[in-house]
Amino acid sequence: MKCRKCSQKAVINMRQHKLALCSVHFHQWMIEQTQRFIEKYRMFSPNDRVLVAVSGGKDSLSLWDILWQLGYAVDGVYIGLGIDGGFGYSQKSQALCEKFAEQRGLKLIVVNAPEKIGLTIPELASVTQRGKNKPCSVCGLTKRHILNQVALEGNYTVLATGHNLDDEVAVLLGNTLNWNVGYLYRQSPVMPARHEGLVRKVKPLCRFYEREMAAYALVRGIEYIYEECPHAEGSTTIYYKSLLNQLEADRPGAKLSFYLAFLQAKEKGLFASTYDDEGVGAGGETLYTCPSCGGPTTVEGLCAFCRMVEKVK
Ligand code: Q46
Ligand code: ZN
Ligand code: ZN
Repeated sequence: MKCRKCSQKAVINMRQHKLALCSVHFHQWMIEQTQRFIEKYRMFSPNDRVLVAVSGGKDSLSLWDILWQLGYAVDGVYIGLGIDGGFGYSQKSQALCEKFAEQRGLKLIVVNAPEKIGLTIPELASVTQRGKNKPCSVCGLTKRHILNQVALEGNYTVLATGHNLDDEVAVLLGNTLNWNVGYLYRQSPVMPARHEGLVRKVKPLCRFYEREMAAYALVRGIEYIYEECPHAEGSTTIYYKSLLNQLEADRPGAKLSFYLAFLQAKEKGLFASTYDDEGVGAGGETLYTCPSCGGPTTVEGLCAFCRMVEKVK
């Protein structure tokens, strides 16, 4: 297969776009497309101070690489979770983020969650859930809280995450199967700050397939952690992703059109009669302020994160 732009050997064939590209033109295409999505969804401008949440995986490091090449003022933040999994998952991923930042002269903020909370994420899960469930819900809560706090304290105007199309479509399928209208209403490439204790969140990679992100990391020689978090195994998200992969194999472009048609339907007012601009409405939520951290909470009093920390003290 040849590159459509220069006839060199193509490194990727994107069936959904009917586009095969060589490494040089694929790199260029990814950068241009990202800038196009940033503008289309009004994510941020060159005046913004962007903070990228990096995990050591291909998506977040590639996102940082792309935004850096586009010339944005962009720093990274890594959260140590204290997850080992028999291969030093957290240690290994932190080292890769540090190496990435060092090679490019970029600033990386490292926050060690166990130092803040006094427990690693798996320990926190076994204390708060008596080891019944996966640590993913306490992990997600902790990550969201710390990321938001670091962004606010550092005066960043926007927090960017490396969610790709496969991630977004798996969430969309899950929310649709449950008709989780509140989540559907809020699932978007841009999450405006709905509270003074929240920072705006954006997902610049939301229209790129996972395989495009893997190809990008390869083309750019980005060293990333290949292993998934040991707790990801057997998750519903992975199950939905495999279903969607079957669909995509039969109908190239199915994931992208599912996602884009959803965004278009929302733009046309799907759910708008249920929710107002602030996301408040039937089944929606009013946001209060947590007296401890100043963050948002859906019930008066401490937020879910501060309540969890209180509990383990
Ligand atoms: S890091 Fe944390 Fe994920 Fe590991 S414990 Fe679950 S939520 S799977 S993105
Ligand atoms: Zn080419
Ligand atoms: Zn709080």
